[in-house]
Amino acid sequence: MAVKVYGPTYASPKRVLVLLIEKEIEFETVDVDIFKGENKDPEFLKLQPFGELPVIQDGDYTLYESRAIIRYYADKYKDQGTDLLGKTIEERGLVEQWLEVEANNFHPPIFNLVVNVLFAPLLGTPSDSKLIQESDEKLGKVLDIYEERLSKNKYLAGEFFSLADLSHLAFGHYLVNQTGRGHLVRDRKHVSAWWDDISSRPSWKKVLQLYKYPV
Ligand SMILES: N[C@@H](CCC(=O)N[C@@H](CS)C(=O)NCC(=O)O)C(=O)O
Repeated sequence: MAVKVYGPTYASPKRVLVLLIEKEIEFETVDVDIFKGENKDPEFLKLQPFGELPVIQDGDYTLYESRAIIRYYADKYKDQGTDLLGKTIEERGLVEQWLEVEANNFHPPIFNLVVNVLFAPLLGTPSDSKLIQESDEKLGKVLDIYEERLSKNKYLAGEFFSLADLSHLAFGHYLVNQTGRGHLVRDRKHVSAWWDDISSRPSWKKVLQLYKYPV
């Protein structure tokens, strides 16, 4: 039975879609329009009480939080499609470390930039210029650490493409292509080469082709 993925056009659901494609897992999508408030409908809140996307339904199993979902499927189908967890427990530890870095160091500043640079003008809400400046600075410092790491390893967890790299695609796309922040990547030689490598994977190209970002 195909996995049902709610909200395919937004960034966090795309984290799940690219994983499902890499793992060769069949899926179908259900549109949920945040701009119409469909994520706060009582029926949707029964699936995801915080009203956020994505949610997956796999038979009678329901799961939310995009990083929990990608870990679940990478483990469940370890031997199917691309192995994204490493071959040893030490490699797995590094995959987990860099997944945490993505969630706790990379994501917060890029999220603030997406909200304030991209969405605020579209929604007619005020944007916080102090937060924009702080987020640019934070992201620059985070990417300096990535540059150092990627000057010694092809990918974040080592010499293999992993869940940690994959987890950067959805918001990395906003960073490079839609918030005018491409220079933060392009000014760092190894980060730039890494971005070109991971964003040119057929799985990611397919996600972008099938499910356009709403903005
Ligand atoms: N930690 C959650 C965050 C999900 C999230 O923020 N989703 C956005 C779309 S990218 C959303 O549903 N926003 C609507 C809202 O928060 O009201 C995850 O990774 O699944």
